[in-house]
Order: sequence, then structure tokens, then C-alpha cells
Amino acid sequence: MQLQSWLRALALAFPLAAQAGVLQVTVVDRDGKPVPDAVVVLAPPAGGPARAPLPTRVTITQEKMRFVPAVALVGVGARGTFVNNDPWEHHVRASAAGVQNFDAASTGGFELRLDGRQDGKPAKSADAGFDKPGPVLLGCHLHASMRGHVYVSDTPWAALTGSDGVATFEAVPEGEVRVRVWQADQLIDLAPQKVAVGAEPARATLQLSVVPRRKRA
Ligand SMILES: [Cu+2]
Repeated sequence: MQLQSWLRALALAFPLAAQAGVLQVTVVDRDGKPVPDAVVVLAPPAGGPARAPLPTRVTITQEKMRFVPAVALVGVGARGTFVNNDPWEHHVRASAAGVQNFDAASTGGFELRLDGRQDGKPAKSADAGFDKPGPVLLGCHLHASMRGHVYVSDTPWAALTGSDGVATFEAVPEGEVRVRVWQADQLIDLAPQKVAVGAEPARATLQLSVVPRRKRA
């Protein structure tokens, strides 16, 4: 009995969860093609190694009628700087994604008027805060085709998929990890997937039920 309690004390001092593994998540669309710019969010077991926080600053430029980057991933409380590199005015608006119409007042969104850039002068810029977790939809009052997103994550365990549709997480606490995905055109929430992370690199594939609209070249 004494040995057993000693072992238990040892297990508490050096929990197995402190071990960590690699998890590679691939996001594909309804047709099986890789989906870039999807946000993969993990819920790993507690007690593992800490993960570096997500960016607290992001710069989003308006260039040739587009938001660059089209999707940004930040932590709660991040500040964003919007920079207008186009020679014409943009009237940026932001609201919680999923709301039918832009409604800055009720969703904690914002509006920024940015004059066009004049030859030889610095671009106009303005700052805004991202204080609420969840996806934020960016648009422009003057140009209906402009669309962007900022995903505000309340956990550091989030990453954007690359052009190959893959997000790789290093040092994930071992055990059962819940994997969720967010993508702008995936309006119906997909069920989270449970993945066992261990010593061997783990892989998971999440499939959207839609084919996202492609970015303009
Ligand atoms: Cu505009």
C-alpha cells in the first residue's frame, strides 16, 4: 500500500499529460480539396506545456479592393491597424460574423473611414480592437465585393491552414484532443473531432460540407 501511494505521488508530480506530441490537421472541402485560411482550434487536455500566445497586433491592408490578409488569426484583446494602400477611399466595417447585416452597435464592431493614398504620401491608417472571441466579418461600405475575416481566439491552441490545407501543432499535450474548424463559408458548425495525441505524430482530417468561394487571383 505504501508503494502504491508513493507511485501515486510520483504520478502527480510528473503527470503523463506533461508529455507532448505533434498533431497535423488537414481541412478539405466537400470535394476533398485542401482548404487554405481555415482556422483549426484545439481543446487539448489540461496540464500540458504552455503554448505561445497568438499575435496581439495585426496589420490588415486594403489593396486592389481586397483585405490582405483575407483571414487573420489573433488573440482576444488584439489591436488591428488598417492601412489603405489604394488611391481611393475605403469605408471599412466590422461586425461579428454570422450576423445577417453589418451592425457595429450591437455586435461590438466598428467602422473606419480611410482616405485613398496620394502619390508620395504615407497611406492612411486607423486602429481598432478585437475584444470579443469569435469570427469578425470585414467589409467596405463603398465596395460590396470586399470581404475579409479576423478570427479572435480565446485559446492559443488555434492555427490557420496553409495553401495545402494543413495546420500543424507542435507540443500538444498528450491525450484526447478535441479538434474544431472554422471557415468563413461553412455556416453550419461541424461536429468537433476527437483525436488521440501520443508519442507518434497524430493526424486528423476535417471535411467541410461546402466548397468555399475561391479568392480572386
Ligand atoms: Cu472599399
